[in-house]
Amino acid sequence: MKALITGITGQDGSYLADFLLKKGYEVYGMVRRSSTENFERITHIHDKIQLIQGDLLDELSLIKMMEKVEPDEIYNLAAMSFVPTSWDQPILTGEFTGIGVTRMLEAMKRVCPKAKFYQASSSEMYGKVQEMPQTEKTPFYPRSPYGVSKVYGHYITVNYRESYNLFASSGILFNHESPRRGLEFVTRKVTDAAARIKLGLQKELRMGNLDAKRDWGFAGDYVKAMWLMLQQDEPDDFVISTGVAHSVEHLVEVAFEHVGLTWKDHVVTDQEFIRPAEVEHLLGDYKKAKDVLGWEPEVSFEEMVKMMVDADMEHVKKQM
Ligand code: NAP
Ligand code: G4F
Repeated sequence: MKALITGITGQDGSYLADFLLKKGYEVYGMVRRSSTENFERITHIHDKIQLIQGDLLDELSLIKMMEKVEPDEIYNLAAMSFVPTSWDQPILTGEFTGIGVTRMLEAMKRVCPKAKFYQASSSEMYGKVQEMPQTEKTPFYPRSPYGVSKVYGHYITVNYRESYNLFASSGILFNHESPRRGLEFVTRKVTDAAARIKLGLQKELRMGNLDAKRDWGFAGDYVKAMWLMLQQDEPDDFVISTGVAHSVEHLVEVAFEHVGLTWKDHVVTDQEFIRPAEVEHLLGDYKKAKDVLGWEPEVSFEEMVKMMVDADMEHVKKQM
């Protein structure tokens, strides 16, 4: 089986590549051209995967890539994925995260219509949540240009499935984290800071809204759900979550306590990190994924935060 992953250099792409290689897949990854290589998360598997240049902004590159690979499964994980940047670059976010999905689906329709397609939808689509917990049936109310773009990507996937009979599924994934998470996202920002403060390299941590609540899971668990969605007989949409929400304040507390620090001695709130419109409380109901896919999360919130703090302690020590 041949799998093509867009966004292979990102957190999820790298875990998904690890997972599919273990399953015996030939793994192809799309990378965009840059002046220096950005392969930190896939260095350990570089000799086992094949990288092909392409960009979500360039339809021809996507068509050529699919002609070359002839994939059985396509995982569209590439996107501009950081919510605050989407207010600074709303149009580019729409191009990558929204219209980019149409470009992928069009290329697949023309080149490999029998392939199975996975779209990385997001709990950010629920935004100002209309019910608690959120399910596949909860109405969307996005609160950022990123969320709006993901709603477009979600519905264009549904539309191509229904219009052209493509096997196209969307995973509505709630926040998922790991030691490979980008440093600007709140979990990694906190675990990196806890390590730096413990090791004497930093004194304070400037944060935004500590009251926001998220349903945080482990990325390694979530990529398995992506794969399971494409092993079904029929395409469909699934919520992937843990069913438990924690506040940002609790995240900070768990991370700092793990290295013997009192978070209140170091954390300062800073208006710079307050968003123009906040998503206050996300909580997912993964019952459909459990019933249909047999999927359940394995790593708890506390285990994951401690795993990230431990990894950052090692990482920071190596830099000293
Ligand atoms: P990530 O670490 O930010 O990775 C994003 C990937 O997209 C990178 O490989 C990046 O390549 C690539 N990319 C961005 N723009 C591109 C373009 N124009 N052409 C080609 N590649 C491009 O994101 P992630 O956390 O792994 O998330 C994977 C996907 O799931 C994203 O679509 C995200 O929006 C979605 N999602 C994530 C979560 C979560 O909690 N992690 C939850 C729900 C949905 P470079 O390395 O070149 O920048
Ligand atoms: O870690 P975050 O930046 O993630 P956010 O905005 O929830 O988005 C992530 O999850 C989505 C799924 O729901 C993905 F689709 C998306 O691609 C991305 O992976 O922020 C989480 C919460 C927010 O409420 C934010 O206001 O943490 C709050 N927060 C408080 N202080 C902070 C900070 N967030 C960041 N990044 N930095 C802070 O200093």
